[in-house]
Amino acid sequence: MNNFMKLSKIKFVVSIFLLLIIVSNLFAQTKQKVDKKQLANQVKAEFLHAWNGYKKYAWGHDDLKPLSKSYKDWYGETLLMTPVDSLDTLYLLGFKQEADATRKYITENLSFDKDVYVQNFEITIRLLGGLLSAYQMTGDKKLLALADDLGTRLLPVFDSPTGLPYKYINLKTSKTKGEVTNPAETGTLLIEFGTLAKLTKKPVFYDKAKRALVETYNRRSSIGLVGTNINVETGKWTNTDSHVSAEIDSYYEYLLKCVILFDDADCRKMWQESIKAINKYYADEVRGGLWYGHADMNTGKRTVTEYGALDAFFPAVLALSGDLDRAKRLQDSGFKMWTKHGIEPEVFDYQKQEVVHGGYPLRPEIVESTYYLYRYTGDEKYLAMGKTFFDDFVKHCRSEVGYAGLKNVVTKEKADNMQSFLFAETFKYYYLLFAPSKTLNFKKIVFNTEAHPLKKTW
Ligand code: DMJ
Repeated sequence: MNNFMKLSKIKFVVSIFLLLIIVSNLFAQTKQKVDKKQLANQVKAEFLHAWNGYKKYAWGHDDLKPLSKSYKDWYGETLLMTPVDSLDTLYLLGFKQEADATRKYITENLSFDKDVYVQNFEITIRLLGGLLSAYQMTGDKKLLALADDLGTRLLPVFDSPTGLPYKYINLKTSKTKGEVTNPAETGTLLIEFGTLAKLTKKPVFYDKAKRALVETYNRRSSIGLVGTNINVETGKWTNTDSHVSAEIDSYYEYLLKCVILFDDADCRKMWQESIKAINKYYADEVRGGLWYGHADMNTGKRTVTEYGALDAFFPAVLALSGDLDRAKRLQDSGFKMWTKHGIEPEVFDYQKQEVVHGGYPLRPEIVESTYYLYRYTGDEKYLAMGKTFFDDFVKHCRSEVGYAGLKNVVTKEKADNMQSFLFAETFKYYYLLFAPSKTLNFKKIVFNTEAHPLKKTW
């Protein structure tokens, strides 16, 4: 063979090789293409599986206990947590008949005239938020009347020397308790109380919740961070660890969302100042990945290298604020945390790549962030990511009569709980991610931290 022939042969082999790579890449891409319609239908079917379990074994109570096939009422008497938290999702997923029947049941049976101490934060985000968003969807004035009654009963919670709300309030006697609370509980109220103020034309709801948010912000450290625990009577921090995790998380979320929902200039300033400190002190580059860890609020020093299922809402907030670069990188880290054991743990040490707390109570945050990122980038990568989450979630958490949280993501042992945010948030964000629907206008509709969409009608 002469040199010319040798060269042609090499060229031919190389071309075939390149062609094979292109074809196999194309094949891989087609294989990865996610069937949105089929997934949206699957989400609806799984929602119904859990909803029917609740109806059969826990109807009229707060939560289903999916393994013992019984129920749980948070405070001994029912406040219809699951029906109220689920109502707007029932409408959104197109189960109109079921939604109308549930709405009727709520308006005929829900009473807040109960001698029980409730946790102001949980009741506000789940019940007040759920009633307001269902009212906006249906125009049913009975829902607004219930929200007004609830808001009025909760108002004395703010009567502390600082204006920061106590943790608990008795719905009948108005007595309060729980002096030590946290930024999430003092600062995640304005979306709901503010909306109630606008819809009832009673500014007191806005003013009290706004003051609580501002009082929290005003107690930030000289480097702009808040701590984990604060005393509402003294206004002093009792735990100075700072992060985007449990007990602080949605405080930051509401600073941004109140700018969008209410055009509140103070919130804009507070958000802009806070995000600088967040990015400076929490952001942590580890082996090429971006994580958000913990830092001491006064010194800014790293305390622990932990991220977790609750922190995983933060890419959504970053995306909503316009910082897509950090949002994408942090979501990639969340994906690694999830895929390590095929379900994310409550707390994960990203430095050691180890589970710190292994529970998974069916949390929605990582799905929420996937939805926002898909919404803002249109990148199919997030559909594939969402499909991975959903497949694992069905595989490990589906039980005979509903969905069960996990005691441990490593062993996958199930726990006998199915919190109402499964319906309010987890299924809703899965559905919105895959739904063929028209996109929601994020400049007019804001999801509260329990995924109840509230519309700026004012
Ligand atoms: C929900 O009640 C809310 O999303 C809250 O902000 C955090 N915890 C749960 C879901 O994980």
